[in-house]
Parts: sequence; structure tokens; C-alpha cells
Amino acid sequence: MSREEPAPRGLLISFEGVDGAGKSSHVEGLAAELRGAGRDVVTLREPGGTPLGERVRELLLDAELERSPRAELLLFQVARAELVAERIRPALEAGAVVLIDRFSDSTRAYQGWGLELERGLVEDALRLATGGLEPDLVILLDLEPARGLRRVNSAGKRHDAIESRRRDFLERVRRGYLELARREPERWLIVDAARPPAAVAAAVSGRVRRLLDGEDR
Ligand code: Z5A
Repeated sequence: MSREEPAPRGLLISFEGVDGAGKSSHVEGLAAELRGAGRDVVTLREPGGTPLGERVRELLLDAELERSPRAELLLFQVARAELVAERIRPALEAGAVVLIDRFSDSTRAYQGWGLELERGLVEDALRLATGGLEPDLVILLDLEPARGLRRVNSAGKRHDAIESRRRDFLERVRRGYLELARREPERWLIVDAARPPAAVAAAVSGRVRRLLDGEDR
């Protein structure tokens, strides 16, 4: 884990991918499996997870509310700073496995690649929010954006401010994720999220078990 602040003892595992890739489903599935094996597991999602973060989430997902790219970048970091301080660091210090539905790489992919904000700005904002905390493992559920949106729509979920952006935005986001994964293959797992849920879950579970057994640390 790379960090600028004291070393937490638990493990931080993030799930990333375009909308509808299956992150929420697999966070819950993996949490159930790990709890069944006697692990202390905390599940979180971004943006949100604290009273302040949930208020910021409402602002961010409000399709009627216009925002500039920099304002959006900062709003995500407000929610994240609170989550890191109030939930993630305490859980890691207590030795828990923290499974989080989106973390810093969502900002890199959506605000960096998607909105095309300068990389240095994005990294500065992230450092402010996280103090340098990065996941031990990033699980990228890789899916063609159009397919993810079809899944979201058929699940009856609303089309929020960010989901309603054009397809070329989400194509850039996907390319961003794949580039991030290519740079750090030892810390990222890319799973083909077009495969059936059981196959995706098996790939996720195998890699996480190796990490927990200490083989990948
Ligand atoms: N955002 C950002 O821009 N910058 C940031 O820093 C952060 C976030 C942190 C949050 O939206 C938005 O904020 C998001 C990024 C942006 N952009 N958008 N839009 P959210 O939290 O409301 O939604 P989401 O994160 O995009 O997740 P989602 O729409 O809930 O999708 P998901 O969690 O990846 O998928 P799911 O709910 O688990 O599955 C969707 C459906 O597909 C469901 O019916 C499943 O049963 C089905 N499914 C799942 N896996 C499969 C497989 N393998 N086959 C078939 N069907 C499947």
C-alpha cells in the first residue's frame, strides 16, 4: 500500500469499472464469502458512506445541477476525504478487509480521462483527499460502456448526471482504466465483466484469496 501517513494493518481492495460493470454485486458477493471465512469485512461505496459524503453524493448525482470540471473534481474529494478519515483508516487500523465500490482510480478515469482534466491537478486533489492511501488491489471489471448502460437500464436504475454523459466520454473512461491497469499489473486485476457472474466472481475470489494468503503482498 502506498501512503504518506502511518501504515494501516488491514487490506484495502477497490472495485472499478464503467457504470453497470457489476461492482456493487461483486462487492457484496466477495464480502459474504470473506465473512463466511471468518474475516472482518467492511463494505463501502463512493461517493458516500458518511453523512457529509451522502450529502455530497446527492449534489454530484443531480442531473439538473451544472458544475465545472474542477468543481466536480473537488466535490468527489470532499466526500472521499471524509470517508478516508472516518471509515477507511479506522477500519484498516483495526485490521479489517475494506471492500470499496470505487476509490481514487474512479477520479483518475472519470475526471482525468473522461473530463480530460490535467493529470497533475487530479493527482494533487487525490493526495489532499487520501493522504496518499491507495488500494492494495484494484479489481477492474472491464466492460464495453454500452453494455454496462443496458444493464443499468434493465435493472431500472435512474440515469444520473454522470451516467447521462455521452458514450465517447465513457469510452475514454474505459481506456483510462485499462491504461492505469497496464501501468501497475501487479496491483490491478482485470476481469472480463461480460462473462457470466459466476465466472467473474471466481476470478475475483481467486485473486483475493492469494492476496489474503500473503502470496501477492
Ligand atoms: N464517479 C466519478 O466520476 N469520480 C469519482 O471519483 C467517483 C465516482 C468515486 C457513481 O455512480 C458515479 O460517480 C459513477 C462514477 C462517478 N458514474 N456514473 N454514472 P453510482 O454509484 O450511482 O453508480 P456506479 O458506480 O456507476 O455503479 P452502478 O450503476 O450501480 O453499477 P455497478 O455497481 O457496476 O453494477 P451492479 O449494480 O452490480 O450491476 C448492474 C446490473 O448488472 C445488475 O442488474 C446486476 O445484476 C447485473 N450484472 C452484474 N454483473 C453481471 C454479469 N456478469 N452479467 C450480467 N449481468 C450482470
